[in-house]
Amino acid sequence: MKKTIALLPGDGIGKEVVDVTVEVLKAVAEHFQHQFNFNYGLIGGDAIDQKGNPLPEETLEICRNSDAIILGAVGGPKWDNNPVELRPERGLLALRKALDLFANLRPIKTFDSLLDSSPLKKEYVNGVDFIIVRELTGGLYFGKPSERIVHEGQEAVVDTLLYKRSEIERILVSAFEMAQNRRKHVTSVDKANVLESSRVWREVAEEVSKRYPDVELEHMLVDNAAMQLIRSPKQFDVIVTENMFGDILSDEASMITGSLGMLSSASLSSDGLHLYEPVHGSAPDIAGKNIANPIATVLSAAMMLRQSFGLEEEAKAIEKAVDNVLNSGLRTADLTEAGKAVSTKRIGEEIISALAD
Ligand code: GGG
Repeated sequence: MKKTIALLPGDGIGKEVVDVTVEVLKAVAEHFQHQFNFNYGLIGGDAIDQKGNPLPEETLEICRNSDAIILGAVGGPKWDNNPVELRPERGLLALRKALDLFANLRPIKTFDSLLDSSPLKKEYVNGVDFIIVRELTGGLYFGKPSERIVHEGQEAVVDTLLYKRSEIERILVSAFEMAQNRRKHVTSVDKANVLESSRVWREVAEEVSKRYPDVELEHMLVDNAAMQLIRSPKQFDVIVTENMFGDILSDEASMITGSLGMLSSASLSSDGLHLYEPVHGSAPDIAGKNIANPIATVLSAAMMLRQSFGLEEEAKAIEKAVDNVLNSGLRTADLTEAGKAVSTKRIGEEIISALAD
């Protein structure tokens, strides 16, 4: 198979984790006789520095001319005081909007060898396997106005939570379709006791659920969901929620697996050009030190092989290689105590040699 992959390493540890992932993909290509071509593009802070724009037009072109996109991370203190349109995060949000990457899938699945790495009790996290479906192109992240204003004579600020009914419907459809191939349970998370947007979300969830009679729908308030993730995470199969709630709950849920450095994601578009990225950000405090955990990005690449290219065997080979490396006891610094950790590159090399086993 011949495929072109756009690579947007971005900022901070984004570069290191994407470098490792490219090496893993090259090894997969060699092992399974595929041809993967890689096209690099700028995004985030690097793109601001080099092009004056967090999402240059040429980056969009590279993405549109590719079969899938792998992104590292964006952001860093260097750009913290920039005006909002020149913040690295703007590049990622603009990319999601431009490519209509509306369905962000974030699997939360524990690895047996990491059960002790979770701050939660082993018996609570053993066997956890659910997926968070985060709406990615609406809500507070994109609603206008979003600005500082004068209100009742005082300095004030407004962010707008805006959703079209059709946007709510399509993400719920994605969640129900996913649940049909899993344990057939959807937990729709909202704040319907306070927010009108959540009341409409609930209405739409009820409507959509009628089309999937084999799938059970449960509504859960976001504050309760945050608590239930810690109290009893095994109850979940598919969690579907709006943009901001999904962002917060998935960082919380990452601790079930032991580290945010383990969480992969796929952002699916309406037209088949999908983006794959780790859930974590650019971690500027550890950038350039060769200590970041590359597994979230490597597992995102496995999601790409499965979802975008239909390469199930190859995706499984990566997942098994990661599992074998973790079973061998090797850990990056986020998963073990100081002095015992191995480097980003070493984890990559071990995954590649485990692929050959
Ligand atoms: N790899 C994810 C990343 O770089 N996240 C930084 C970021 O801008 N996140 C915005 C968001 O997803 O809420």
